[in-house]
Amino acid sequence: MQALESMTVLLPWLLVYYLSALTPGDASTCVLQNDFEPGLMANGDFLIGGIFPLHYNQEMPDLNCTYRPGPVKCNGFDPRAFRWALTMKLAVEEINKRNDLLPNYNLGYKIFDSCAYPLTGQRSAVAVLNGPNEQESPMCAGAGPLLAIIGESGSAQSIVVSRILRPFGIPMISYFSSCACLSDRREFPTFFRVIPSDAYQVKAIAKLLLHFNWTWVGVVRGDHEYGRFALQGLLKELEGTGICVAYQEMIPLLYEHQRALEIIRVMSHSTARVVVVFSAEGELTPFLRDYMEQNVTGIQWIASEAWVTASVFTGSEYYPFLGGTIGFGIRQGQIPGLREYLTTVNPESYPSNPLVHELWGALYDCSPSSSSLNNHLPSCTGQETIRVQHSAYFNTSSPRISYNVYKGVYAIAHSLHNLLHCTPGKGPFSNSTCANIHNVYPWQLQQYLQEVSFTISGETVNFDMKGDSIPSYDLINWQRGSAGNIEFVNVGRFDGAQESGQELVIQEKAIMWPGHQTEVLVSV
Ligand code: TCR
Repeated sequence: MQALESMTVLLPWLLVYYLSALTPGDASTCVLQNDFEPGLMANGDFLIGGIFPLHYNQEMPDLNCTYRPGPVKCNGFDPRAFRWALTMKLAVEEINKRNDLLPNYNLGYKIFDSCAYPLTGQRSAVAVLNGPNEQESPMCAGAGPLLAIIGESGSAQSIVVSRILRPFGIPMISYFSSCACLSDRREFPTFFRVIPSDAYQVKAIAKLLLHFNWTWVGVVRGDHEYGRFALQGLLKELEGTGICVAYQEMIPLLYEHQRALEIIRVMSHSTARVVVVFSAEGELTPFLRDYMEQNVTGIQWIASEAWVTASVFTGSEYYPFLGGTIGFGIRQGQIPGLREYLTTVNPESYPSNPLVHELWGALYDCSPSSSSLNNHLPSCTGQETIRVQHSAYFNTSSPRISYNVYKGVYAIAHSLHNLLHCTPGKGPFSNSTCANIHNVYPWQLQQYLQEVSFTISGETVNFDMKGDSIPSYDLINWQRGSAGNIEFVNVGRFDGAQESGQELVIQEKAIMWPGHQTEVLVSV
C-alpha cells in the first residue's frame, strides 16, 4: 500500500514517457525530450493518445521506498509494435493532408509505451492524460485537447487503461484486445475496438465445423482464461448443432512431457480426426515438438486466432504435420503507402530518436551511434537499408493489426469531422444542441464514435452498443510454399456484415488439406 501511495504521488513525474518528435525539421511539431522512454508526438488542434507495447519486456520495478524509484526500464524492442505506432502516425498525417476529412484542422498525437505490461500501461494512460511535464509545456502551448486513445494491445493492459480513462469519459479504441470480457459496457463504458471479440471466433469455428460436416471433434486448450472462455464458448455454440466433442484436453501451464504424451495418445486414438486448439504459440511449441516426435499424422488442426499466423511454425519440418491447418485470423486490409512510409524511418533522418536506434539494433544488430542505447552493439556501417526479410518490421503485405490501428484513427477522425460539422439545432446533445467546437469534450466525441459509420478498404466500420465493430476474419489455410515451408493462404472470410447464414464464404477449391490432400477429411 505504501509503495502504491508513493507511486501515486510520483506518477506525474515518472510517467511522462517520451518521445523526441519523429518529424525531421518540422517547426510545427512540439519537440519534447526528457530522461524517460522515447516515443512519438506531434501537436495539433485535437490530440489522440496512442499506447503501444514498443518493448515486450520490463524490468520489475524496485519497490523499496527508501529512495525515489527510478524510471521504468523496458527492454526487448518490438519492431512490430513500432510499425503499429508508425501506422498511427501515418494515418494522422494522411488525414491532416486531406481536404475532405477534417479540413482546416490538424490532428496531433502522443504515443506512449506500455512495455506489454499492465502496470506500465496504466502509467502510460496517466502520462497521456497528464500531457508533457511542466518544464516542457511552454513549448507546447496551444496543444489541443486529448479526445481519444488508440490502445492498448493486450486485453490485460486494455482493462487497466480503460479503468483509468473511465472517470474522464475518454473513449479508447483497441486494435488488438479481443477478450470477450471487454464487451461489458457497465465495466468498460468508454471502450471500443476494431478487432473482433473472441466471442465471434467460436461462432465462426462452429460454422466452419458445420460447413464441413465434421460431427466429431476434439478440443485442446491452453491453461489460461483465453483457453477456458474459448472452450466454454465453443461448447455453447455447438449445442443443438449435432456436432459432438469427443474429448477436451488441457496443456498444463507448466509444461509436462508426460501429460503431453497422454493428450497426443488421446488424439491419435480418437475417431475424431479434427482438433480445435485454443492456445498461444508459446505453450504450443513444446507440445507440437512432442507431437511430431510421436510421428502422428492425419489430424486436421483448427487453429485459434492466437496461433493461426504464428511464424514460428512455418519451417519446412512442420509441413508434414501441420500442413492443411485452417483457422480464422484477423482480417487484413490495405494501407496505401505504408511500405514507403516505413522506409523513411532510419537513423539518418532521425539521428536523435532512440526508438529508431533501437529499431536498427533489432533489425541489424548494430548501433547507429556510440551514444545510443545499444552501445554494446557494433557500430552500423551506414549501408544498412531495410530489407523485406526483416519481416517483423517490414512485413506490410498483409497488415492485420496495423490495419486495425489505421481503422481506429480513421474512426476517430470521421467522428470528430461529424462533430465539427453538426447542424445547430440538430445535434445529439440535450435540446438537440451541438458541441462547442472551441471546447470539445471527449465524452462528446464518444457520442459520435458510437454513431460513426464509414468505409475503408472496402469494409464498413461502425460500432455496436458494446463498442464492438462488425466482426470480420480471414479464413487462413497452411499451404506448402516454394521452399517446402508453410505459407498462410487466405481461402475465405467470416464476415459479420452479411446476413445470418451467409457470413462464412469459403473458396473450397483453394484449400490444401492435411497430407497434401485436395479432399476434405471426414471426422464422424
Ligand atoms: N488479442 C489477445 C492477445 C493476442 C495474441 C494473438 C497473442 C491476440 N492474438 C496472437 C499472441 C498471438 C488477440 C488479447 O490480449 O486480447
